Amino acid sequence: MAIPSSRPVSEAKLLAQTSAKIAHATMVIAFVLLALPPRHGHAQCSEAQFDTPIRITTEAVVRSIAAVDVNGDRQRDLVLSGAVPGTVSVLLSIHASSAQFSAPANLEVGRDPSGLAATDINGDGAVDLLVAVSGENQIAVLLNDGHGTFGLSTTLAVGAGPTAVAAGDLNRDGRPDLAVANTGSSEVSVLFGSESGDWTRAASFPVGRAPRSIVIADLQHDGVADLATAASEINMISTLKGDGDPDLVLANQGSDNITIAAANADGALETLSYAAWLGPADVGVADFNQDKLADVAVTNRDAATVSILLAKADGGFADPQQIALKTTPGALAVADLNGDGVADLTIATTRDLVILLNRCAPLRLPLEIWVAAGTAAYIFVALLLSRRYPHTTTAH
Ligand SMILES: [Ca+2]
Ligand SMILES: [Ca+2]
Ligand SMILES: [Ca+2]
Ligand SMILES: [Ca+2]
Repeated sequence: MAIPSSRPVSEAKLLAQTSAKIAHATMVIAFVLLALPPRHGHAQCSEAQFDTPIRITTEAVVRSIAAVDVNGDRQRDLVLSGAVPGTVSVLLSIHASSAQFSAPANLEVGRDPSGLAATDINGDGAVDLLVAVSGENQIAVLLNDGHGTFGLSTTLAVGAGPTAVAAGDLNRDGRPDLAVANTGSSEVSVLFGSESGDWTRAASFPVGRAPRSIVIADLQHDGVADLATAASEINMISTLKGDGDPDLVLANQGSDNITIAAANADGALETLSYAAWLGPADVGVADFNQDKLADVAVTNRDAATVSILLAKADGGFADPQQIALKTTPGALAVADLNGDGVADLTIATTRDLVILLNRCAPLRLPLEIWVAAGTAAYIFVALLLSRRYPHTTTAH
């Protein structure tokens, strides 16, 4: 049944199939290569790189920043305390890729709002807010309607001059509780949450002089949350050592350094200090250069800069890399604002809010560009093959 004249036709078909296969393979390889994550410990960027600062003018100095999604659109919004005196402001993300935010919605909470905590208090899936209102000696509880609009639900009396609040389950009943650092009375207040929304004030206990920050963490690895306070401006929690256990990072304004405190097996804190810059005010932790090692960002009150301390593969940190801000910085939030998977910086300064978008992001191109590139590769390979095998075989 085989007819010799049919051979050229199947050859052309074979060519077309081969070229399609090669084009397809080219696309697959390109996809796989670009989708591969950087190898562990290999820096994507040799140093931290940030875009030109985006500045949002504020009426007063922002005391605390939370970068969380309050309206459920998966884009991080900004919550500020003190941007307008006596209020908490919510700025909704309206164009995440360029870090554009809505005009602030300001909610009155009382005199001198200071530290903020953002967590879902009533279990409806929407992030609520807790504000340490220093001038009123109370915590303001703001519930979210699920669309990023907050209402003052209740106020809770605490000690004198509360400046920091942390939320976490302290009594293991599955409900968030509160721990408050009262700077004025040098004590910590603990309040237990309940299903009904009422709060029970547990014991207040004295701590070191004028605590200004507080964290809840299982420092002893026994499944029970512990508290840590510090007199330095802020501390925060992270898992710097990569062992999954919480560590503490402190900004030491008086001694121009940061301290990393990690709990060892028996719960004792081991501390190591690293030179930061002039007047460290706040610290944040994230992998800024994409080498899978957690780095530290520090705002420097006396130098108008933010320092980035990149973690070294063999432990410790490289010398601080300075980024000039021109205005004096204080509070810092570290979170991915533009949705590229890499942590950005939001910094409160004496004049404004400064957003530094991290440029050290993995290459992620929009789908349209992939489709266009794939089509171009296909045409290119097909042309190449048709030139290599001219259609002369049909002349028999
Ligand atoms: Ca949002
Ligand atoms: Ca809620
Ligand atoms: Ca890193
Ligand atoms: Ca980012």
